[in-house]
Amino acid sequence: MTQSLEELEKFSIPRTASFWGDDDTGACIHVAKSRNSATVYLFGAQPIMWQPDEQADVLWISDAAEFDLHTPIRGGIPVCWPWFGSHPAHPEWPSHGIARTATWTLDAIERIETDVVLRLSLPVRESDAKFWPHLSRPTITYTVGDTFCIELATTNIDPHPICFSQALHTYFSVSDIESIRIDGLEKAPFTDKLTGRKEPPADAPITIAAETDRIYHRPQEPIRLHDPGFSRTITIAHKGATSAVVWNPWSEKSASMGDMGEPDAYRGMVCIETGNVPPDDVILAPGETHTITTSISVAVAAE
Ligand code: TA6
Repeated sequence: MTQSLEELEKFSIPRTASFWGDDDTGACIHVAKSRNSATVYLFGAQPIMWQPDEQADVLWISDAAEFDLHTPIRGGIPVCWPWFGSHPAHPEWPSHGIARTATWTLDAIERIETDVVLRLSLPVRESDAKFWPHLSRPTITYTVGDTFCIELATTNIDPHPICFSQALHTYFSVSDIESIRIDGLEKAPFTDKLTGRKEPPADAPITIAAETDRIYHRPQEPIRLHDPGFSRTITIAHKGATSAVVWNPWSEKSASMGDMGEPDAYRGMVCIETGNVPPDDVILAPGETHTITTSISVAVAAE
């Protein structure tokens, strides 16, 4: 049973955390503080906006994103769980799992010093049993501050091992896709999903001038998105992730997707995702917990 706006109001914090939305779009939590703000939809527990002080929005959201409590929201940070991409045995099942198209339960909003912490959990739904016949569900914690910190945790409460894959599928807003540079993945081998080929480490920063869909294996470093057009560098620090994905659909795929917005909207975004993507699925014995922690921060880049 999803929480009503009336039930959610009890979590609000004056001049800090409030609720917007309606029965059609579902509720979202809006965190607005002197130095930064964020918006998180309970549908998918999906952040669609995080804006640190004096910065343009860090997350990209499509002008054509659907907010209909059914369609995955195009942009922000989709939570992919308990599988990433197309299900390995059931390609007809929803892409990226069941978590991003479910309304999560808000468990708490807390102020910790200057940060606001949002805690949500994925409820067990009868309709999910076909896709995930287990009791284990993830929780997610968002810490909204000068850094946006995300902790996606799964504890195995089933009496048997569970195996799952997952990712925080973050859409970053960029000045122009061809002017950015991504470093931190130079030493990671990767699988090019467009060719199916496994590639050795590139030993060079990533630049993008065509459709790009790569799974980097065992990234060791923080990932940095350099955006001279926005005079900023976004740092994505991560723990517990065995995969990083870099994706831009480019023009043709973008046009075929139907919810990317304007024909050139793909030029304003890049996905840099952290997770545990096949073949690096997570296997948990009963009682074990796995957590991915991803921290996003922004620094003004020297000219
Ligand atoms: O993370 C990259 C990717 O797996 C791409 O292959 C593309 O499918 C993208 O995710 C978006 O997937 P979606 O199901 O949200 O359209």
